[in-house]
Amino acid sequence: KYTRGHTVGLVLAPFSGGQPRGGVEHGPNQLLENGLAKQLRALGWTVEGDGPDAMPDFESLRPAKELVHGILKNPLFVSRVTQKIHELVKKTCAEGKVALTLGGDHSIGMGTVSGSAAVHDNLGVIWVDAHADINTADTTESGNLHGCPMSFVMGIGPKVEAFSWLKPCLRPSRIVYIGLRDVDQGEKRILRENGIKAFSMHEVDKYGIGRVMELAIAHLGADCPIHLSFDVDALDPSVAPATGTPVRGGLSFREGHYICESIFETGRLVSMDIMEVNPQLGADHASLVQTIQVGCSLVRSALGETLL
Ligand code: B3U
Ligand code: MN
Ligand code: MN
Repeated sequence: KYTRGHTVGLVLAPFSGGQPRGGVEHGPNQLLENGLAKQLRALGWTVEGDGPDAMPDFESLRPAKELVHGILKNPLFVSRVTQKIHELVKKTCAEGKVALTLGGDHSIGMGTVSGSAAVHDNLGVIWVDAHADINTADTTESGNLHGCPMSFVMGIGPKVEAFSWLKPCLRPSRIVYIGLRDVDQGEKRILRENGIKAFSMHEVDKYGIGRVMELAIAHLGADCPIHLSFDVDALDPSVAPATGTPVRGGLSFREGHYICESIFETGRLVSMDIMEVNPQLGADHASLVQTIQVGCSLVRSALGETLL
């Protein structure tokens, strides 16, 4: 069912409220303008959700008055948008389609992971990122909710009233990280205390990406559905410069694509995010085009583009 010849349901998430930099809300539009839907059709997929009026306007969900919870920024706005994304991903998955969400900042992961997990029992999540995005309302130093989606879907940390719709839906054993290299102290403690599997750049260097993917997929188990959440800042800034929080020493172009190809090979990719493409960042037009093209090619690799 999750192979070429079937259907990809696009979920467009032009949202930047989970972090302070504008521009990331143009990610979905730029990926589509670069021909992503057409490219996936060329691979044999039916693609839905890229029609002329498909781009949602999340501004209408911005609350007149924000809730206050410590230093969290825009909790009610992020909650409303991610709840909407949750419903869209859930519906797409329930129809047996691969839900492909184009971000937007990574707070959207609250909606995509929970939406997919609502349909797919025993979902395994592969989170490819320079950051662990597992801060809680207590541990976050920035207050940016794109640094928090994992703790929110796991249901750890203090309850945040704005997110009462979001029920714990992901156990620590169902998570694998790849590409980490900028993890806060509080996050390290959470990873350790919950025994979460993480292949930081150190492990990528040590074992090579081939072995890392074998171990990652083995950790999740041989027959579970897989959600891939790909933050383009997992890639080295020389590969994907147009993103909000670049961190040097990241995945190479091939390592990033190898991750996607290996997941496609399992035949169990049920949902995917491509996040944090910010067309307004990066030094020049060339770095913007480069980042968007890399975003598109990662998705193609996850959906079956191979050399042979
Ligand atoms: N861990 C930091 C930094 C960060 C997380 N995600 C991104 N940056 N992109 C935080 O703000 O929580
Ligand atoms: Mn992220
Ligand atoms: Mn990141």
